[in-house]
Amino acid sequence: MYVERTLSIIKPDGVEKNVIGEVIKRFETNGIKIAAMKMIHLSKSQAQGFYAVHKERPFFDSLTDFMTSGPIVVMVLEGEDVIAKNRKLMGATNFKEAEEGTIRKAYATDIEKNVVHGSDAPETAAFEIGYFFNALELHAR
Ligand code: DGI
Repeated sequence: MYVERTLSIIKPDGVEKNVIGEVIKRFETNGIKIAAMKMIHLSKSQAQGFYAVHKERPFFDSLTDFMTSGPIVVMVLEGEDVIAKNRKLMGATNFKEAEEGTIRKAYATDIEKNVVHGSDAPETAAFEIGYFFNALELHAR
């Protein structure tokens, strides 16, 4: 079995909507384990660093403002094929295109306020996990 890790974020809108538990429940009932977790409030420069890959996009300033608008929950998820599995549970970036039963379909209200983030590939997962967690904060599940 090939066990992977991925970074998940419950964004400020998810925390505000009080669905932290609902999101985590979806992970756990789908066999995904939480290897690290914390609640933080990003500064503008920390949000810009995290989303640096999008820095040329027209929505970069708005996205990084939104991500600093309140606390977020950052988690490392662990499990077989967890990068793809988490992306499937999240649903499409634009909630209007998200499949029935996905987190974004259930709770997102806007293309930007889309409740969750999930790494999209092993390379981005490695960068994103290292952005928020050190080795001592990661627990093999
Ligand atoms: O990996 P995703 O979060 O599904 O999507 P992404 O990596 O392409 O984009 C990162 C975030 O940026 C996304 O969750 C919401 C925001 N975003 C993406 N495309 C648009 C956008 N925000 C606005 N306002 N307009 C966009 O076209």
